[in-house]
Amino acid sequence: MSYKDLREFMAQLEREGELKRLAAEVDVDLEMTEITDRVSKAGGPALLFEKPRSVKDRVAYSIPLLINMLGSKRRMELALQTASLEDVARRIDDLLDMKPPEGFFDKVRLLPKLAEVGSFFPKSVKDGPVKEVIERENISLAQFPIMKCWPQDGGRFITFPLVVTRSPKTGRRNVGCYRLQVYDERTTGMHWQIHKGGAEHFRWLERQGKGRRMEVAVAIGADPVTMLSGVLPLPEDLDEFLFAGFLRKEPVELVKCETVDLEVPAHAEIVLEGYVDLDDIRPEGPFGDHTGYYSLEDKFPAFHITCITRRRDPIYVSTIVGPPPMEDYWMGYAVERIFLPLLRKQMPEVVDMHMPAEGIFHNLMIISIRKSYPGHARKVMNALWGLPGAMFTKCLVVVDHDVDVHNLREVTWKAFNHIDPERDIQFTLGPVDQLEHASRLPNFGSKMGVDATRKWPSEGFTRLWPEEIKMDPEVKKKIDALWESLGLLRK
Ligand SMILES: Cc1cc2nc3c(=O)[nH]c(=O)nc-3n(C[C@H](O)[C@H](O)[C@H](O)COP(=O)(O)O)c2cc1C
Ligand SMILES: [Mn+2]
Repeated sequence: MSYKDLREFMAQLEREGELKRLAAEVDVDLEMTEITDRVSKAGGPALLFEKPRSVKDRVAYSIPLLINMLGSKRRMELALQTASLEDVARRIDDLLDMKPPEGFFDKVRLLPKLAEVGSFFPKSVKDGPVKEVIERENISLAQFPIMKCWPQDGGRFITFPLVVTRSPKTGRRNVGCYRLQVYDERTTGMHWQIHKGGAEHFRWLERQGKGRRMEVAVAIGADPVTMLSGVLPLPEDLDEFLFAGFLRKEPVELVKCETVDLEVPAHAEIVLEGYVDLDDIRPEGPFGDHTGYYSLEDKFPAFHITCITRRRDPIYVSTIVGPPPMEDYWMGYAVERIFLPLLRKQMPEVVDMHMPAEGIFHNLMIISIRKSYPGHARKVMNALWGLPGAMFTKCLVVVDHDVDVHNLREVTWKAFNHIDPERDIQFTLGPVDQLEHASRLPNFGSKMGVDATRKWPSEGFTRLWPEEIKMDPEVKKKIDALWESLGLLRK
């Protein structure tokens, strides 16, 4: 069974010793970050701050704050209910490998699989725990322990929301995790970067000229897979809740909102309903971001809250980003593993990929390929620069199939041995991550691909390529047999 909601997941984390409760009073301003950062860097557990408070506002919150819930490989595996993320990748592979049935028996064999696919679609339900309390009057965000994460942040930020919008063009839903800066008790920023689904919907509102407002719903706290779905770089118009249903092997249950024509997870902890307005664009930021630097103040739409629905005793979920590694590294890692089979469908030559934590996802990707023709590494670079998510990759290092991309020592050793920089580095121009701070212009800059594969005569390399040094296997075997008796390297 998949987790119905956040609480079921928390109970599982607790059984596994992966969740620690803090009874001490901790300030939402900076103190929670300092504690979580230390725990995060040490590979520690998820944290439930039971007594958040604000000295500045003289508030003791009655709502607890959960953080770092996906901040380790183990917790990510628990979230996806798998012994290994490779199993999730295999399930996706199987789904993509479904061949059209040839005969009667093939058809019968396929039926359960097709039924399974059909069962992933989100399910509309009449009611859910997120409707236990409905607040239309006296709406206030001040009840929630919303953190100010870093000293120079422009304010407090909701950092782990699921922002639901509907495309004015296609009517399709999008769900994205975009931070919300608290402006006042019922207004926040809406930090959807220009390449993201929500921003595209907002642009269509303007293009169509049929109104100035677009409805938005924000869910905070849900089952872990639904929460993860907000950060997945899915192709435009592929519903994140459908994908979450596939990953959790059970549909996401949705309820209608009270004041907007949108649906939200019925088992969410908190939902904010409201709208963004083409005529209300405000400064947002600065914010201590996942690059490890502050992202500068910029202009984003304001989100006006028209209704809050929640559980009677909601749990507020947060995350912090900052100098790596942090919780978001593990989210990125899950994305990397889950998407590898999809990538391989389009590019079967891809063997493996890795984005080291310090490369902040978009700064460095290492990818191994089975090279089949001259210029193959450059083909892979160009293809990656055209994909959602991977399009932002600033430095792409392509290595041969026999290099272990997860072993940075091996990558460094082989990649730098194999390049003649002037020949093997490819520069190009294109869109860059909105958080990129070194590019010549915001959102537009250069990218670098490094062809670190062995060079072939058909690529103009006419010198001899040397062989990698390896010991004779017979000798290895002989020394293996002797090894213990030599008494070397004993501890
Ligand atoms: C913790 C965390 C916070 C994020 N905050 C933002 C944000 O404020 N704005 C943004 O555009 N993307 C943010 N992202 C990245 C998006 O969630 C991600 O690009 C996602 O794929 C967007 O979904 P979409 O393609 O449906 O727009 C964040 C990711 C994580 C893991
Ligand atoms: Mn999307």
